[in-house]
Amino acid sequence: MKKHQMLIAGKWVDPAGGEWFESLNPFTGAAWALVPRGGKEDVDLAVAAAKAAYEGPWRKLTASARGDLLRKFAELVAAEADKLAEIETTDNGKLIAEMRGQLKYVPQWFHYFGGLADKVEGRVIPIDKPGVFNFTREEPLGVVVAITPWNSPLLLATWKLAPALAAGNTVVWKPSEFSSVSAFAFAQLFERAGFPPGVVNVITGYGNEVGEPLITHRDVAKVAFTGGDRTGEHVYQLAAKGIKRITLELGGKSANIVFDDADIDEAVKGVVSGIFAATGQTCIAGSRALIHRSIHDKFVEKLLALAKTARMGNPLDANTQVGPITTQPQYQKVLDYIRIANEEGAVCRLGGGPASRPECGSGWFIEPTIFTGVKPQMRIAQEEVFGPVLSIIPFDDEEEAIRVANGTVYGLAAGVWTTSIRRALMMAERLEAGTVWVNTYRAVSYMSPFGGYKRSGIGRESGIDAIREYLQTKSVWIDIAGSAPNPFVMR
Ligand code: TXE
Repeated sequence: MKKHQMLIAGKWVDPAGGEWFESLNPFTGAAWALVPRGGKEDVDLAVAAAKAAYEGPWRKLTASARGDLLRKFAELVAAEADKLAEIETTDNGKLIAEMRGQLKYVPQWFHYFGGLADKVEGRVIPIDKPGVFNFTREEPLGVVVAITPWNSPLLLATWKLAPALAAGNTVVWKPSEFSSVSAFAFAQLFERAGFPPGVVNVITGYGNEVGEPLITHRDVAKVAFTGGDRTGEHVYQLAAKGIKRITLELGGKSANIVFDDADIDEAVKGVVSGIFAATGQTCIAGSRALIHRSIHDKFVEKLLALAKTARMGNPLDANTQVGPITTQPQYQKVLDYIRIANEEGAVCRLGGGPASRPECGSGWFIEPTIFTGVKPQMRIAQEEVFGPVLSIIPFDDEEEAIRVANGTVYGLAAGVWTTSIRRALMMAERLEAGTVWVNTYRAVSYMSPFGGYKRSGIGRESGIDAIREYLQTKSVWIDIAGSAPNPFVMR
């Protein structure tokens, strides 16, 4: 079993406390790597390294040179994509087909933000006062902390690292304790691309032991976090104490809304892809299907027929369609929600428990599960399960669909299935969600802003909006009149 090290100031180092923990393969349940258990001492070293790099070599590079490095990095990732995908699948159990797809996308973000690095411009403000010249500079923040989850480890880290580095910040990255191994291989590529030491540091460990001292460290300017909303709330509170800037991406309870004028077969595929494609372990899971009552029964029959065909098994097999749950606590959480849904009176139409198929080995598998008869206020319709569990809620008209779709504390995404342009545009306007897909689902791009309304988060990742999350504006005033104004009066 490989004993990994952390990257601090360009050196691969053991944790100060001299402890490691096991990373488990969710398909076999067996330990396959040893991950350093970082602590406060490592945090102090990593932040000091990031600060020194920010004030030293990184700041001295031109924006174009930063962009070149990001693009070089993109090429190295592209060359290593299959290897990185295999590490991710072994560590977090997500399908190899999905992880290969994600790793093919990752370079796009580094190319895009590499291209954006030298297009960050200030403005000249035509100030309405005589004798002054005013302009703005867009400046980096300093040391950025990236805290990432286990479901899409490298893609979600990329969404933070690419814009943060393009804007001229340095980074300390803490991956999830459940899926740290790909971070080590990824970080080596920053070295190979020629990033100065300390620009990207990786320290691993638990949220309370590494995450908290990172967030509260006085030399950290910003925290970029993806994870659960309860943890996100805590992270927000800690960051608030130091008046740190923050972006939070906190998951959701997204509605996939199917109207009676939709292409039903396409909508069935869309609902399946929304909830079962990533074993439901995605922030944008379409975990509530809102189905127009007139097509409800027909839709459910077709949905059950398609969901039943899902091939479960080894996530490293390219033909597998539903893999294991990534972590044992998450496995337990999903089973708890299935029990809660049954107790609440929802009707289980498919699955409803652990999968004991031979192809599932000893992994943490749960059968694709579908509940009908779900009422909007049930916990199964309000709370994020983060597993292959779909709640189906019937509706009678547009107003009811909007009310139910918007009737949770979350607002990350929504899907609308309709052939009416009027309905599509009206729904896009009235849904309280950071992303609305019409007649498609689970599409993302480096070009398009992504983030949550309401409790799903703060700030945007991807697209031009994302780089602004890592910049601050300075206003510069220059006297061009040459005569001192009255010092006792505000100019
Ligand atoms: O996430 P956590 P968990 C949701 C999903 C899931 C639930 C719990 O519903 O069931 O969250 O998953 C770090 N200070 N999502 O427990 O705790 C932690 O080490 C600083 C949705 O795995 O949010 C990891 O690096 N950091 C989500 C990261 O936070 C702390 C994706 C995420 O872990 C910390 C994952 C602390 N006190 C889960 N405690 C999405 N938005 O897609 C933990 N961390």
